[in-house]
Amino acid sequence: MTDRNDFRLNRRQLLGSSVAVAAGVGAVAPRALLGAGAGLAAGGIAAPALAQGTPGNQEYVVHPGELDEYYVLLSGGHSGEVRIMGLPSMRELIRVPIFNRESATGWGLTNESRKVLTEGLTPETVEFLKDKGGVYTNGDAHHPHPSFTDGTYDGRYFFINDKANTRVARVRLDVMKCDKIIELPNQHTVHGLRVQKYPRTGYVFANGEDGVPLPNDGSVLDDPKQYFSIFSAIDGDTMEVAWQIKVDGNLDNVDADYQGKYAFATCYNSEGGVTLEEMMEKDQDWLAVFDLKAIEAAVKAGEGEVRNGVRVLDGTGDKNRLVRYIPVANGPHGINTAPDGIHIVANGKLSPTVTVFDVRKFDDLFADKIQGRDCVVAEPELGLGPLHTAYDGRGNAYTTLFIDSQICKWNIEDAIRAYKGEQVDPIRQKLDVHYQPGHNHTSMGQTKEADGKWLISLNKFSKDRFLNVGPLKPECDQLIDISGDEMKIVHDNPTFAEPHDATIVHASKINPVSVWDRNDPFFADAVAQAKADNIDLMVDSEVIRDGNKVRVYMTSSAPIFGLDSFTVKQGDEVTVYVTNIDDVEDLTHGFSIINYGINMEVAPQATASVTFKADRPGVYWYYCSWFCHAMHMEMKGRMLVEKA
Ligand code: RUQ
Ligand code: CUA
Repeated sequence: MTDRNDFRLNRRQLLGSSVAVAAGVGAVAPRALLGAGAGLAAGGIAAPALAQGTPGNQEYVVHPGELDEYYVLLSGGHSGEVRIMGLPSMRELIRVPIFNRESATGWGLTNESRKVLTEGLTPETVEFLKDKGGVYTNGDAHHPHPSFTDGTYDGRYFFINDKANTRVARVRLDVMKCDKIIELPNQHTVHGLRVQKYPRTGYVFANGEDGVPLPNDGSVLDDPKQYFSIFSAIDGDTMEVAWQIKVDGNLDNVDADYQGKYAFATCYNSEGGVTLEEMMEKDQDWLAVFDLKAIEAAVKAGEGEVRNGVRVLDGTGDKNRLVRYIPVANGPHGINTAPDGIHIVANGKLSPTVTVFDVRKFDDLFADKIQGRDCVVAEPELGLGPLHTAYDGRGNAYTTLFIDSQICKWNIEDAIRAYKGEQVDPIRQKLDVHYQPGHNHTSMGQTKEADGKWLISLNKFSKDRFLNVGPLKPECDQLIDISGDEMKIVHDNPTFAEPHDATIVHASKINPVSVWDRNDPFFADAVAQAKADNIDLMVDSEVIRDGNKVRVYMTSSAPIFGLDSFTVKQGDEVTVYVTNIDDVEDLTHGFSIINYGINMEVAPQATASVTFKADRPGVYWYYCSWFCHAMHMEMKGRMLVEKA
């Protein structure tokens, strides 16, 4: 019997009577699990009648003038951005544009942001985007995860994936700006993303979800047997792909241990199907476990092949030295490492169960001393549609139940005892949330410093929770007090497409600056160009002509630009460099040219630049777009474009 076939739980059990029992409901049709519409209809029934909307145990109102205790990094899903929120107030503090183009800051328009958006693309993508403005304008930002040192956040960066265009971005937490984006070669989408927790980040793990031919150049099309999914490890310091490894099945979510030895990913579609029916054929899928040291040794030994500059190893097949596949019920989704550093939980999605593994057993698994399922220490039935699990650091886990529209609180030790045959019920409480939760997160819960104070449930539907705004509704993030024995919802927060995932970071871990350092690498290209042009950006405002290229340098200081006009010729390629010489906290200027589609942010002590073709002759006023002074309206000037 092969390692991965030692699992016996048939679909009827999963979808049939045991489901109804587990969920504590009498009449959920098995169809409800699979039919989206039916799933919604079934949502929220049979919740134990527990207090909701009642005051929690902790103060959750942040009064005017007070600061929040936590930052929340919320991925904006298909909006392509990240929002930074305060918790417990749930106030949105700022938005960080990443994969999207953004009007206020000029992200995607300024030279500084375009460098970030383009320098990490593959040559094929650069070619593809040549006639399309040079940058992707969409992205699907799923999983924001801050860098770690020794099992907790170190305040340097967070990383996030773009499911839409197979990219990974890094955001600097000191200035809250994205400074690197890379496209992963050989890979088709990146879904799950998590980082190495120990000794530090280190690796950023990125799951390739869909299988495609390698190379994907049209020579192989409708032959799924030749499709591969890829797992990538990126060096978080250099933002280069360290290695890739081919795997069986579609990778969904990923996490890593607290020992720095293993990463593990949920895997669905072990069938290798390309239609829903084919993907659902078998009763089981896998948890894929990656042995990091063995992989590093294989890379060092030059195993596998180099494709598009990256070493690609083979992690397919049974008893692979680098990757082991542990059977779990069909279609697992989230994978979450507990703060105890021992337990990891794969969330069933199509099964009402979650599967708990003991990471200490993985050594024996790779040494072939035990079988994959021997690493499982519990498998409690929680309810319908378990997607993600969070932890409070007191031994409890909180699992979102998508179809039941609930959070299930359960105890890990009790689940282990029940798995051994003891008569204990690990479930502590089920709480209705509104509605259909995806991810959930506890304060510091993805670190060794989980503090068990707050839980947010990111719900995919809001339906009747807010004033009606038409057919497209906001989604709903709910704040839940978990400090006591009972979970209590204390706040509903509407969010626009979409609060996909989040990380709750104690405010003491992040220390952003208020004013840019003039030596910051973010605008180093502008500084270098100015130096070559003999310009002191902090002092000079001048126009330099260089053939049909024109470089316009100007300072900005409330309420004037260094130039009240400049003249160029129709057809010139114009670059405007604006330097904010105000050394004052919160004194941001903007630069917008009317009818030229130009706008950008210039924060205190920053230089921002934009390049465009002056192809419209005439008088074009430019103005400061960020309110900066009583005479902000007067902070303007004219660009005079001479007719060719
Ligand atoms: S996955 S709703 Cu893209 Cu984060 Cu689980
Ligand atoms: Cu400067 Cu408004």
